[in-house]
Amino acid sequence: MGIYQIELETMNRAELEKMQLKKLQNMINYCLSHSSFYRRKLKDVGIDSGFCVQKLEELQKIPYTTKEELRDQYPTGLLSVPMDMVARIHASSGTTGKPTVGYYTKKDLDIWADAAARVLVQNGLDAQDIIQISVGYGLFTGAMGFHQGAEKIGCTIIPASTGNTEKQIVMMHDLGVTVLMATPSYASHLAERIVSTGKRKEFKLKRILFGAERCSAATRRMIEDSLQVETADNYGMTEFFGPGVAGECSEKSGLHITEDIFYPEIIDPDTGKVLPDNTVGELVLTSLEREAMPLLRYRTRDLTSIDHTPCSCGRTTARIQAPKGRTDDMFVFKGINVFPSQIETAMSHVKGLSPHYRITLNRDEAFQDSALLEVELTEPSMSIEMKQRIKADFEHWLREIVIVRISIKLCEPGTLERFVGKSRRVYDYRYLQE
Ligand code: DLL
Repeated sequence: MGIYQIELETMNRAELEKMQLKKLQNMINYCLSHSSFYRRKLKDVGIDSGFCVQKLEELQKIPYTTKEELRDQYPTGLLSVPMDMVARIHASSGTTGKPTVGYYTKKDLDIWADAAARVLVQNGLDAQDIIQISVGYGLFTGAMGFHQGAEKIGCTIIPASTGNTEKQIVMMHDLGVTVLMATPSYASHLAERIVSTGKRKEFKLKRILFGAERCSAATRRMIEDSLQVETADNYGMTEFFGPGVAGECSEKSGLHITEDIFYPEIIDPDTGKVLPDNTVGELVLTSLEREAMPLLRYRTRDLTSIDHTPCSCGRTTARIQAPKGRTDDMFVFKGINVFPSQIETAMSHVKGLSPHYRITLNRDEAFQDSALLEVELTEPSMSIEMKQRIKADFEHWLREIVIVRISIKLCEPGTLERFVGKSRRVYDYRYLQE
């Protein structure tokens, strides 16, 4: 499989770090001269030039930038160029009202397209591929990001966007689509529908790329087994262009970070201390290239670990594990911290469970909390004995992994909501009832 920017992707670490330091110093100078937000923040800690940072570790002198600051600065506080230099604006809808806005100059768009092309080639694409992009075209960065990346590679692009699932399937079938890009939730829905046509063999589909949300092992297995396709995961966020921050290669041992554009650190989310390789913590990213909206030491809230050793695919760029959760998607139930990813791990141990599930949290008049986990079975009309076995098995794994007791309801296949974009798994009504 090819490498899109071979020099950058296979550079030896000492050289790469030299380049990162130089870019970081330039970026600090750029922030001092272009961003009133960062000028204040940097001057507060005595940084008045990029040369105040002489080693990459000295980046730690710079305070973190947080999601709250981004929200406080909404809409233009972090914009570092005049509006007439802004070529495009994207946004992601936050859970708490104000959207997260990303600004791009023409140069930013070009850098982003290269970053996206790089992860697409990592994912296994080349100019022969016909890619159907089935994520939302619009404010969401996923579609446009991959679209521009695929254009750079020379692929044939079908900008299908989301929805109208029957038409999506017809296009895929009739136009000989080789690669599908979708969120894992929508990809699993499309996989179910392709299988139900009974014509899988007539599709040319060989690869499914996903990203934008966590993909459970069970969802991935379901997609790979039912369609006999390769899959590749991608990570990114609106604050750092969108997709193109990191993507899986053929080795499937982590997602390579586009390290000469986004400088990664992993920190302890409670103490803010930088953690060593292969330790799970919060990912912090620093823009090394960005005109319209550079971010320094931005706390992503995504929980992952990093490995700087070279990969057997030939790339030397560091790899992160697919984020297991976010510091803010965890819920506390009966005093125990629960991550949806733990529930998915428990599900993956049990034969007969599909990847579709929903957790509903409620609080009664006596302030007692309850949690109901609804999960779909893989087969319709299973016998009572079979259901009892599956339930007992699942209860065992939940106790092992999540520790706290959660009620389980097994549902018939196809009864829980399907999502065309990012899925929603947790419905927490406890605080509404207070
Ligand atoms: O989701 C950008 C993107 C589009 C990435 C398409 C990959 C593919 P936002 O809407 O701003 O941007 O959401 C960013 O989504 O902080 C993570 O919490 C989550 N996320 C993104 N990719 C993954 C992934 C796009 N592969 C937020 N695994 C991030 C787990 C992911 N979580």
